[in-house]
Amino acid sequence: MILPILHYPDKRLRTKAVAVPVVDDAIKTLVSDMFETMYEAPGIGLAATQVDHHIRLIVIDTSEDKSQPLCLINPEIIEKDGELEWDEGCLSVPNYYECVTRANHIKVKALNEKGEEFELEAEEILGVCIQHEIDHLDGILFVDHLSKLKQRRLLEKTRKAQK
Ligand code: GNR
Ligand code: NI
Repeated sequence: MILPILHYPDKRLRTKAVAVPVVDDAIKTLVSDMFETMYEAPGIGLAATQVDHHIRLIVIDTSEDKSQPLCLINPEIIEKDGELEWDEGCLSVPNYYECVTRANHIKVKALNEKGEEFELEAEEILGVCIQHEIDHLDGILFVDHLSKLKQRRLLEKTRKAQK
């Protein structure tokens, strides 16, 4: 099932998500719906926050042929180093792209869709995407990392587009 995606400046995107206590059938259904929604959008990642479910769950696939689905439940960054700049976009901020500085290399710990713990090292687009998605779970959008001037211009542009 395709789920509706919340759009900036919707206040619900500011909700801090809570940990998933158990990976049950309801969570598995949500994971499946989130993959379908992400692929259909299309996007390379989606956080539960964006579909108005305020639990710590993200799905990602940075491959070109939808061949590397990745589900991270209760993800935690346990190591990060270096810096890189990446031109980011967001399904919750349509038609807007800006460069954001992130950690260059991260190590994350999470549960998969079967509830098993795993660790993953990531850099470049995958590392950027994981950091972008974990931000969503904390109510943070990539635009929060931009200058106040850019944020004001974006709000103005968003208001005009909604008229
Ligand atoms: O589809 C997406 N592309 C993207 C490009 C650069 C940096 C981050 C992203 S994530 C985004 C999908 C999305 O909004 N996930 O929350
Ligand atoms: Ni996003």
